[in-house]
Amino acid sequence: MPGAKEHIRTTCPRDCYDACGIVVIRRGGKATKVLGDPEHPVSRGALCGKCALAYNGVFRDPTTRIATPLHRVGPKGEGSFEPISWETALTAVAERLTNIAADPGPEAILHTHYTGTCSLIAGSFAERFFNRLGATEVEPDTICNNAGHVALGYVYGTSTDGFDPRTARDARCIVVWGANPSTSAPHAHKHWLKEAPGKIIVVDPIRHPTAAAADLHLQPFPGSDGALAFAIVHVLRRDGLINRDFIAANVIGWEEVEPVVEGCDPAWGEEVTGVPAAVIEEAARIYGHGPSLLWLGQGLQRQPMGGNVFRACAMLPAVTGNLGKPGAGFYYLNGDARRGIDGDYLRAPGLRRRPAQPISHMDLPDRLADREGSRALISWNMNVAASGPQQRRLREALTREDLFTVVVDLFGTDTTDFADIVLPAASFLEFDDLVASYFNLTISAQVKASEPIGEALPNQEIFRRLAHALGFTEPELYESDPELIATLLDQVGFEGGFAALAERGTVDLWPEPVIQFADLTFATPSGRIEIASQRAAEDGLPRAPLPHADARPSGGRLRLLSPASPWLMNDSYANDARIAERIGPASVALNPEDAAELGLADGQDARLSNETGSLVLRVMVSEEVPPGVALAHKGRWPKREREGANVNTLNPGVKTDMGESTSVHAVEVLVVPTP
Ligand SMILES: Nc1nc2c(c(=O)[nH]1)N[C@H]1C(S)=C(S)[C@@H](COP(=O)(O)OP(=O)(O)OC[C@H]3O[C@@H](n4cnc5c(=O)[nH]c(N)nc54)[C@H](O)[C@@H]3O)O[C@H]1N2
Ligand SMILES: Nc1nc2c(c(=O)[nH]1)N[C@H]1C(S)=C(S)[C@@H](COP(=O)(O)OP(=O)(O)OC[C@H]3O[C@@H](n4cnc5c(=O)[nH]c(N)nc54)[C@H](O)[C@@H]3O)O[C@H]1N2
Ligand code: SF4
Ligand SMILES: [Mo]
Repeated sequence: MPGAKEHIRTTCPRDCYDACGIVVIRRGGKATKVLGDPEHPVSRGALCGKCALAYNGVFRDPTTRIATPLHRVGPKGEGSFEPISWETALTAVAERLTNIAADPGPEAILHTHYTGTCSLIAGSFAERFFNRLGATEVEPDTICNNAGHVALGYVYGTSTDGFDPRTARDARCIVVWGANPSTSAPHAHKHWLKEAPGKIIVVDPIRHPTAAAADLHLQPFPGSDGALAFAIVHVLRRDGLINRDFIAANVIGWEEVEPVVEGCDPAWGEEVTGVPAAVIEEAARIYGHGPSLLWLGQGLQRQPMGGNVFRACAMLPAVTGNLGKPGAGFYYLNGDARRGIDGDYLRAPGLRRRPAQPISHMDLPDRLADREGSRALISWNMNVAASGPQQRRLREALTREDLFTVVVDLFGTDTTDFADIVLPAASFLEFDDLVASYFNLTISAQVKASEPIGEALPNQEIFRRLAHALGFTEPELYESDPELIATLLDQVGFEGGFAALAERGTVDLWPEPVIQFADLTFATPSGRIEIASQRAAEDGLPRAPLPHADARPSGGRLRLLSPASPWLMNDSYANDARIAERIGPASVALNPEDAAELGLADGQDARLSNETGSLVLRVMVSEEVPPGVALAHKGRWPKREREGANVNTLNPGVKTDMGESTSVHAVEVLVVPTP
C-alpha cells in the first residue's frame, strides 16, 4: 500500500476495566491495522481477542457502519431505512422535540444511554443537551451497577473511590468477589492478578478461568453472598481477627451486627450458601491476616438483595481494619471524580429548568407502553432492545407509531430498527477524546487515527448540532472538543496539553500507589464507616445488613446467570463475522448432574422458559457451572438469533432492594429438551 507508515497511539474506550493502549498503523492517512501498544502497562502489546477482531473488522467496515442519517421507510422493527441529509434529519428531530416539549412537556421525551463508549466527552457531553431540554433520563446505572453504588454510599459515603490496583504489591490477599476478570478485565486477569504476590481468593458460583487459577475458590449459590459474608465475619470474630481498636475509632454499628454474627457459624454458612465450612474458615483466615484487598464485582450485586449483599461484604474491610494503609481496601469502581474530574462540568445539570425525575431501566417497558408518559425516545450509546429487561414487552412498546424514536449508533442494531431517525456516530478511532480507566488511576488519550466513515459524527458534535437546530443558546451546549479536553486535563492536573498526552498514551496520575481512605474520614453523615445506617433506615431499609441468602429455586427451576461473554462487549460485536463464527450458536451451560436429570446431552437444544418468556439455546454440559445454575452469556443480538430474542427475553426486570437496579442474575427458568 502506498504512503508513509505512521503509528498513532490511542486508547480503547469500551466499558472495560482495562482501558488498553492501542497502536493504529496508518498508511497514506488511512488506518490499516489496530494493535495493542507494546509500551502500555496494561495491554503490553495485545488487545483482548474480541477487540483485536472487531477493531480490524466491523468497526472499520464501511459496508456495515451506518454512513449517513437515515429515516424509516418500513414498519417499526423491520429496519428499512433510506439515507437523508444531516440537515433534513436535524430539522425533523428538532421539530418533533420542540412540539413535544411545548405540549405535553419535555418530560415525555425519554433518553436512554450508557457506555457504548466510555470516553469522557463522547460518553457524557450529550447530557448537557438533555438537561437543557428537560428530558426524562432513564437512570443509566440501573441497567448495570446501581445497587452496589447505593449500598456502598450508605456504608462508606462513596462507591467510586476504590483501592489503587498498584497497591497489590503490598497485599497478602486479594479477594475477587462476584467479578470475572478472565472475561471482563482480561489483562487484569493475565497480568495484575498473576503478578500479585498475595493469595487470590475468588467467590463466584461459576468456576471461570480466574476462579480456577485462584488459590481458593468459594462457590456459593447465587444470591447467598450476604450470608457468606456473615459466616466469614463470624470466623474472624471467633479467631480474634477483628480489629477492635480500628472499629472503636472508625466504625459505627458493629455492636448492632455482632450478636447476629455470633449466630452465623461456618456450619450454618455451609448450609445456606453451599460453601463447605472448612473453605469458609480458610478464606476468613487468609483475609483476616491481611493486609487484604477486596474487589466487589458488578455481577455480585445483580441480585434482588444485591444492596444487602454489598453492605454485608463491605463489613469485611471495616471490621478487620483493612483500610487506610498499603495493600488494604476495597474496590468497586474508580470514578472520574477520584481524579479531580468535575462531573457537573461535563454534564451541566444546572441547565435543567425543572428538577430531574429519572426512571429506572426496570420501568422503561411500562413507561414506553404508556402513551401519556412517553412521546419520544432518544437512545444513544446503548442498544436497549438487546440489553434491557422484559425484552418482548419493550420491543412491543417500541413499535408504537406515535413514539418518535431517534437512535444514535455506529451500527444497525435491534434498537435502530425501531427508530424513525437514525444518526450515524463516529467510532473512537475517528476523533480525539480522553479515557479515564475505572480500574487504574490513569488518564489516557483517545486520538483520531482516521476520518469518520461516511458522514458519521462524534456524539458530542451530533448533540451540538441538535442544540442548534432546537434554537438553544447556552454556551455550554457548544463548547468545542479542544476546549473540553483542555479543561479536563487541567482538572486532572496533567500539564503539557493533549499533544503531550497523545504522545505518551496513558499516564499514571500519581507516582506512587494512592492509599484508599488515607485520612480515615468518610463522606457519611457520621464521618465514620456506617455498618448500621440511619440514612438507610430513613429510606425504608434495614439499619444494618442481614445474613440473607435467597431461597433456592423450586419446582425444578434453575437459576440463570447471564454475565459477560469473553467474545462480546455487552451488546457490541455480535455483528462481526469472525466473532459470530467463533461464538457459534447461543448456548446454555449446565452442570452434568442437571443435564443428566433433565435428559439433556451436550449439543442438544433445550427450551428455557418462565413467566416472562421462552428461548431455545444449545446445551453445553460443563463442570464450570454448579448444580442448580444455568449459564447463558449476555450480548447476542436478538435479530440475529433464531427466535428473534436473546436471554433478556427471560428477564422480568425485578428491581434490587436498593437503587431500583437490575437483578438479572436472579432469573429462574425451567429447562426442557426441545422435541
Ligand atoms: N441478561 C443480561 N443483560 C444485561 C447484563 C447482564 O449481565 N445480563 N448486563 C447489563 C449491563 S452491565 C450493561 S452495562 C448493559 C449494556 O448494554 P448496552 O449499553 O446496550 O450495550 P453496549 O454494547 O455497551 O453499547 C450499546 C451500543 O453503543 C454503540 N456505540 C459504541 N460506540 C458508540 C459511540 O461512540 N456513539 C454511539 N452513539 N454509540 C456507540 C454500540 O455500537 C452499541 O450498539 O447491558 C445490561 N444487560
Ligand atoms: N468481555 C467482556 N467484558 C466486559 C463486558 C462484556 O460484556 N464482555 N461488560 C463490561 C461491563 S458493562 C461490566 S458491568 C463488567 C462486568 O464485569 P463483572 O464485574 O466481572 O460482572 P459480570 O460479568 O456481570 O459477572 C461476574 C461474575 O459474577 C458472578 N455472579 C453472578 N451472581 C452472583 C452471586 O450471586 N454471587 C457471586 N459471588 N457471584 C455472582 C457471575 O457468575 C460472573 O462470573 O464487565 C465489563 N467487561
Ligand atoms: S475491551 Fe478491554 S481488554 Fe479489550 S481492548 Fe478494550 S480495554 Fe482492552
Ligand atoms: Mo455494565
